[in-house]
Amino acid sequence: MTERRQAGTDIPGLRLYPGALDRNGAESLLADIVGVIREAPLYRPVMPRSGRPFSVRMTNCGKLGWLSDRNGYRYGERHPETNRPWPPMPGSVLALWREFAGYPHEPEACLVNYYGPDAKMGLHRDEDEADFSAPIVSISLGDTARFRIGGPERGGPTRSFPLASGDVLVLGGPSRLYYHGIDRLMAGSSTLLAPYGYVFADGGRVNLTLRRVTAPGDGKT
Ligand code: MD6
Ligand code: FE
Repeated sequence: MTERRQAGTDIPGLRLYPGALDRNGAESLLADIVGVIREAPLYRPVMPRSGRPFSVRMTNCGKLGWLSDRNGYRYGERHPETNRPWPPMPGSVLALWREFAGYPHEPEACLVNYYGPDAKMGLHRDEDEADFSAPIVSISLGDTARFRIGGPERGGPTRSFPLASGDVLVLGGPSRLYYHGIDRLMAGSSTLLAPYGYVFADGGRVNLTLRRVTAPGDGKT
Protein backbone atom coordinates (compact mmCIF):
# COMPACT_ATOMS: atom_id res chain seq x y z
CA MET A 1 0.00 0.00 0.00
CA THR A 2 1.32 3.46 -0.82
CA GLU A 3 2.20 5.81 2.02
CA ARG A 4 -0.40 8.55 2.30
CA ARG A 5 0.23 12.13 3.31
CA GLN A 6 -1.93 12.96 6.30
CA ALA A 7 -2.73 16.52 7.30
CA GLY A 8 -2.06 17.48 10.90
CA THR A 9 -5.21 17.70 12.97
CA ASP A 10 -5.87 17.70 16.66
CA ILE A 11 -9.41 16.34 16.46
CA PRO A 12 -9.31 12.88 18.06
CA GLY A 13 -9.94 10.11 15.54
CA LEU A 14 -10.18 12.45 12.54
CA ARG A 15 -7.83 11.68 9.66
CA LEU A 16 -7.53 13.88 6.57
CA TYR A 17 -5.71 12.75 3.42
CA PRO A 18 -5.47 15.73 1.05
CA GLY A 19 -5.22 14.71 -2.58
CA ALA A 20 -5.53 11.01 -1.82
CA LEU A 21 -6.99 10.63 -5.31
CA ASP A 22 -5.14 12.27 -8.19
CA ARG A 23 -7.02 13.72 -11.17
CA ASN A 24 -7.15 10.38 -12.98
CA GLY A 25 -8.36 8.60 -9.89
CA ALA A 26 -11.01 11.24 -9.27
CA GLU A 27 -12.19 11.08 -12.90
CA SER A 28 -12.58 7.34 -12.87
CA LEU A 29 -14.34 7.34 -9.47
CA LEU A 30 -16.70 10.05 -10.70
CA ALA A 31 -17.46 8.00 -13.86
CA ASP A 32 -18.41 5.08 -11.60
CA ILE A 33 -20.68 7.38 -9.55
CA VAL A 34 -22.35 8.72 -12.70
CA GLY A 35 -23.09 5.05 -13.47
CA VAL A 36 -24.70 4.69 -10.04
CA ILE A 37 -26.81 7.82 -10.65
CA ARG A 38 -27.98 6.38 -13.98
CA GLU A 39 -29.45 3.41 -12.09
CA ALA A 40 -30.52 5.35 -8.99
CA PRO A 41 -31.27 8.98 -9.91
CA LEU A 42 -30.45 11.87 -7.59
CA TYR A 43 -33.54 12.98 -5.70
CA ARG A 44 -34.20 15.73 -3.19
CA PRO A 45 -34.97 14.44 0.32
CA VAL A 46 -37.08 16.40 2.81
CA MET A 47 -36.56 17.01 6.51
CA PRO A 48 -38.45 14.96 9.07
CA ARG A 49 -41.67 16.58 10.35
CA SER A 50 -41.32 19.94 8.53
CA GLY A 51 -41.00 18.39 5.07
CA ARG A 52 -38.58 21.17 4.17
CA PRO A 53 -36.48 20.14 1.16
CA PHE A 54 -32.73 19.63 1.46
CA SER A 55 -30.55 21.87 -0.71
CA VAL A 56 -28.41 18.78 -1.39
CA ARG A 57 -29.66 16.03 -3.72
CA MET A 58 -28.90 12.43 -2.83
CA THR A 59 -28.75 8.85 -3.90
CA ASN A 60 -27.04 5.71 -2.56
CA CYS A 61 -25.25 2.56 -3.57
CA GLY A 62 -24.60 -0.59 -1.58
CA LYS A 63 -27.04 -2.84 0.26
CA LEU A 64 -28.46 -0.01 2.38
CA GLY A 65 -29.18 3.62 1.60
CA TRP A 66 -29.59 6.53 4.00
CA LEU A 67 -33.04 8.16 3.72
CA SER A 68 -34.78 11.20 5.11
CA ASP A 69 -38.48 11.93 4.75
CA ARG A 70 -41.33 13.32 6.85
CA ASN A 71 -41.21 10.20 9.02
CA GLY A 72 -37.54 10.54 9.99
CA TYR A 73 -34.05 9.39 9.12
CA ARG A 74 -33.36 5.73 8.46
CA TYR A 75 -31.65 3.18 6.24
CA GLY A 76 -33.58 1.33 3.58
CA GLU A 77 -32.92 -1.15 0.80
CA ARG A 78 -34.74 0.70 -2.00
CA HIS A 79 -34.67 4.03 -3.81
CA PRO A 80 -37.65 6.05 -2.51
CA GLU A 81 -38.75 7.17 -6.00
CA THR A 82 -37.96 4.21 -8.27
CA ASN A 83 -38.57 1.64 -5.51
CA ARG A 84 -35.68 -0.40 -6.93
CA PRO A 85 -32.84 -1.83 -4.84
CA TRP A 86 -29.76 0.40 -4.65
CA PRO A 87 -27.07 -0.43 -7.21
CA PRO A 88 -24.02 -2.25 -5.85
CA MET A 89 -21.03 -0.28 -4.59
CA PRO A 90 -18.50 0.05 -7.42
CA GLY A 91 -15.19 -1.72 -6.84
CA SER A 92 -13.45 1.68 -6.79
CA VAL A 93 -15.55 2.70 -3.79
CA LEU A 94 -14.96 -0.56 -1.92
CA ALA A 95 -11.23 -0.22 -2.54
CA LEU A 96 -11.21 3.19 -0.84
CA TRP A 97 -12.98 1.78 2.21
CA ARG A 98 -10.48 -1.08 2.42
CA GLU A 99 -7.55 1.29 2.15
CA PHE A 100 -8.72 4.01 4.54
CA ALA A 101 -11.25 2.64 7.04
CA GLY A 102 -8.89 0.55 9.15
CA TYR A 103 -11.91 -1.61 9.93
CA PRO A 104 -12.15 -5.33 9.16
CA HIS A 105 -15.72 -5.52 7.83
CA GLU A 106 -17.29 -4.34 4.61
CA PRO A 107 -19.26 -1.10 4.31
CA GLU A 108 -23.00 -1.44 3.77
CA ALA A 109 -23.98 2.03 2.60
CA CYS A 110 -22.49 4.67 0.36
CA LEU A 111 -24.45 7.91 0.48
CA VAL A 112 -23.91 10.11 -2.58
CA ASN A 113 -24.51 13.83 -1.88
CA TYR A 114 -24.62 16.29 -4.76
CA TYR A 115 -24.17 20.01 -4.01
CA GLY A 116 -25.06 22.57 -6.63
CA PRO A 117 -23.30 25.95 -6.25
CA ASP A 118 -25.63 27.16 -3.47
CA ALA A 119 -26.17 23.94 -1.53
CA LYS A 120 -24.98 23.44 2.04
CA MET A 121 -25.46 20.98 4.86
CA GLY A 122 -26.32 22.01 8.40
CA LEU A 123 -24.48 20.73 11.45
CA HIS A 124 -25.47 17.15 12.19
CA ARG A 125 -24.14 13.93 13.66
CA ASP A 126 -24.20 10.64 11.77
CA GLU A 127 -26.01 8.54 14.36
CA ASP A 128 -28.46 6.34 12.46
CA GLU A 129 -26.00 3.42 12.40
CA ALA A 130 -25.91 0.55 14.90
CA ASP A 131 -22.12 0.30 14.98
CA PHE A 132 -20.25 3.45 15.96
CA SER A 133 -16.97 1.54 16.23
CA ALA A 134 -16.76 1.64 12.43
CA PRO A 135 -15.46 4.93 11.04
CA ILE A 136 -17.08 6.92 8.27
CA VAL A 137 -14.96 7.39 5.17
CA SER A 138 -15.78 10.49 3.12
CA ILE A 139 -14.50 11.28 -0.39
CA SER A 140 -14.90 14.68 -2.06
CA LEU A 141 -15.08 15.26 -5.83
CA GLY A 142 -15.44 18.54 -7.74
CA ASP A 143 -15.63 21.99 -6.19
CA THR A 144 -13.87 22.63 -2.89
CA ALA A 145 -16.17 22.97 0.12
CA ARG A 146 -15.66 24.35 3.61
CA PHE A 147 -16.20 21.53 6.11
CA ARG A 148 -17.09 22.56 9.66
CA ILE A 149 -16.68 20.34 12.69
CA GLY A 150 -17.39 20.86 16.38
CA GLY A 151 -17.54 18.36 19.19
CA PRO A 152 -20.01 15.89 20.68
CA GLU A 153 -22.47 18.57 21.82
CA ARG A 154 -24.48 20.85 19.60
CA GLY A 155 -23.60 24.50 20.20
CA GLY A 156 -19.96 23.95 21.19
CA PRO A 157 -17.00 25.61 19.46
CA THR A 158 -16.36 24.62 15.87
CA ARG A 159 -13.55 24.94 13.36
CA SER A 160 -13.47 24.56 9.62
CA PHE A 161 -11.14 23.47 6.85
CA PRO A 162 -11.49 23.04 3.10
CA LEU A 163 -12.22 19.71 1.44
CA ALA A 164 -10.98 19.66 -2.15
CA SER A 165 -11.51 17.22 -4.99
CA GLY A 166 -9.72 13.94 -4.26
CA ASP A 167 -9.49 14.50 -0.51
CA VAL A 168 -10.37 11.61 1.77
CA LEU A 169 -11.62 12.35 5.30
CA VAL A 170 -12.09 9.66 7.93
CA LEU A 171 -14.15 10.27 11.06
CA GLY A 172 -13.32 7.54 13.57
CA GLY A 173 -12.87 7.29 17.30
CA PRO A 174 -14.41 10.19 19.23
CA SER A 175 -14.84 12.31 16.08
CA ARG A 176 -17.21 9.67 14.69
CA LEU A 177 -19.97 11.33 16.72
CA TYR A 178 -18.92 14.96 16.42
CA TYR A 179 -21.24 17.57 14.89
CA HIS A 180 -20.20 18.57 11.39
CA GLY A 181 -21.56 20.12 8.20
CA ILE A 182 -20.75 21.96 4.98
CA ASP A 183 -20.80 25.77 5.12
CA ARG A 184 -20.53 26.54 1.44
CA LEU A 185 -18.85 25.62 -1.83
CA MET A 186 -16.20 27.56 -3.65
CA ALA A 187 -18.24 27.40 -6.84
CA GLY A 188 -16.18 26.96 -9.98
CA SER A 189 -13.03 25.81 -8.16
CA SER A 190 -12.93 22.46 -10.03
CA THR A 191 -13.62 21.33 -13.61
CA LEU A 192 -14.06 17.67 -12.62
CA LEU A 193 -17.86 17.62 -13.04
CA ALA A 194 -17.88 19.62 -16.30
CA PRO A 195 -18.13 16.63 -18.68
CA TYR A 196 -21.38 15.61 -16.96
CA GLY A 197 -23.43 18.76 -17.48
CA TYR A 198 -26.51 16.61 -18.14
CA VAL A 199 -26.26 15.22 -14.58
CA PHE A 200 -24.64 18.09 -12.67
CA ALA A 201 -26.06 21.16 -14.41
CA ASP A 202 -23.93 23.90 -12.80
CA GLY A 203 -20.82 22.04 -11.68
CA GLY A 204 -20.70 21.70 -7.93
CA ARG A 205 -19.53 18.95 -5.64
CA VAL A 206 -20.12 15.26 -5.07
CA ASN A 207 -19.41 13.76 -1.67
CA LEU A 208 -19.46 10.05 -0.89
CA THR A 209 -19.84 8.84 2.69
CA LEU A 210 -19.19 5.16 3.27
CA ARG A 211 -20.65 3.57 6.36
CA ARG A 212 -21.03 0.34 8.21
CA VAL A 213 -24.68 0.34 9.34
CA THR A 214 -25.31 -2.93 11.21
CA ALA A 215 -23.07 -4.51 13.82
CA PRO A 216 -21.07 -7.27 12.14
CA GLY A 217 -22.10 -10.83 12.99
CA ASP A 218 -19.86 -13.88 12.97
CA GLY A 219 -19.80 -14.08 9.18
CA LYS A 220 -17.07 -12.46 7.16
CA THR A 221 -19.04 -9.44 6.07
C1 MD6 B 1 -20.01 16.41 2.97
N1 MD6 B 1 -20.09 15.08 4.91
O1 MD6 B 1 -18.78 16.38 3.00
C2 MD6 B 1 -20.82 16.00 4.15
N2 MD6 B 1 -20.37 12.80 7.60
O2 MD6 B 1 -20.61 16.80 1.99
C3 MD6 B 1 -20.58 14.51 6.00
O3 MD6 B 1 -21.69 14.77 6.42
C4 MD6 B 1 -19.75 13.53 6.70
O4 MD6 B 1 -17.75 14.10 5.55
C5 MD6 B 1 -19.69 11.90 8.31
C6 MD6 B 1 -18.34 11.69 8.11
C7 MD6 B 1 -17.68 12.42 7.16
C8 MD6 B 1 -18.38 13.37 6.45
FE1 FE C 1 -22.27 13.58 8.10
